[in-house]
Amino acid sequence: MAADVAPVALAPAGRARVADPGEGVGLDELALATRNHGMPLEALRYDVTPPGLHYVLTHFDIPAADPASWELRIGGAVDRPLTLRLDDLMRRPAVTTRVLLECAGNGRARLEPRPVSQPWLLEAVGTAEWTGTPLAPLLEEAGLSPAAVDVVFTGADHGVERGVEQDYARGLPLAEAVRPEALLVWAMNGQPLPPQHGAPLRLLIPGWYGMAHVKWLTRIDVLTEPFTGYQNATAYRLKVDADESGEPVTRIRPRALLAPPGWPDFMTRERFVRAGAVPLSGRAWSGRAPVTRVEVSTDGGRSWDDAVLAPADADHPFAWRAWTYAWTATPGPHEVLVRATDEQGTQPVEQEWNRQGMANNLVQRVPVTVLD
Ligand SMILES: Nc1nc2c(c(=O)[nH]1)N[C@H]1C(S)=C(S)[C@@H](COP(=O)(O)O)O[C@H]1N2
Ligand SMILES: [Mo]
Repeated sequence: MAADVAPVALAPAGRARVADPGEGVGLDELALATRNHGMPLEALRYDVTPPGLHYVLTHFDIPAADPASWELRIGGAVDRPLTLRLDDLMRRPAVTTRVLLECAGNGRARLEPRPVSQPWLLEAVGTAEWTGTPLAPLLEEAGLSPAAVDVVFTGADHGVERGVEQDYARGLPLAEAVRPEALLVWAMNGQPLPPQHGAPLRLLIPGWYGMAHVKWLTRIDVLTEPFTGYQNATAYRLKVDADESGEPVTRIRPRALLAPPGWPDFMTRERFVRAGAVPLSGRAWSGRAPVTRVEVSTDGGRSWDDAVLAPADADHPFAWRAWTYAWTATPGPHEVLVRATDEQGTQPVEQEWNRQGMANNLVQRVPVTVLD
């Protein structure tokens, strides 16, 4: 190679790339962003995210699936491997439950330096009514080995990620897989699952970040050793240095988001409101512990005031909760912040960086210009 030609900056296999200082979002990230859309934040107004507005994240391609011939195999460390068709599953006891999903990469694009991946701002969230059948009785019927430790869920999608060819597969600790809330779901908001959300069958594991809710589910394998597949051992780890193994990403950390007030500028998305009473509202959630408090700052984080949090809804413990705040807006530029607290802690106001940009629940900052 000629000495004056810079080497192409390829990430070594298995390594996530971090953007150089000042490097803008690239066409590779744009390509991901156009495939994987977020939920427009004005849709925070709905208890249940309307069809088409729920965020989508798909690592590879949406596989072609024929519900009539779809089979789910349950095997591995079980006494009686099972093969089930969709209608076998649909004849079993059905449950409908309202559950929020959030991508573990939500907020990644605002980290500095920026982990190069799906460049989410804050829209990788949605809440749906999911219908399916509990997983635990199926595992029981298959006869779990007493030595079982992990359950691996494999989708029909296949691709390459950081140099590693794979079926999308995620392992879950056995104790999570047998929770009564773990469902195999075939419907979303009363309709068959749409292709992009996992048709005809996906896992729902309430409280966990999105990556655990495996779509296009074809296999469930019980393991007597911890799963070491790519999406558990390499991806979805909280690590600062590339060489550390890092803690696994598991349950959703607390977050509150503001439904954008007033009206936007088309290009900058900056918000405008008129001075006076400006009701602020949004949603708050956590997958690891109940939300206990939501606070709002209208002065860039110098002072905080309690928002009114909707009472906990025992019927929907894994959905988001509404909050409201009565702001009296004075003319001039403002920065509105909102943060949630759950029984384990509060959202950080300074970034807690990790190299894959995972489970980052840095508080949202919304510049608002208040007009006379
Ligand atoms: N088979 C399969 N399941 C998958 C994924 C995938 O790429 N393949 N993406 C996961 C990730 S990272 C997220 S955030 C959620 C997104 O679910 P949604 O597209 O229904 O919102 O699906 C998860 N399940
Ligand atoms: Mo995700």
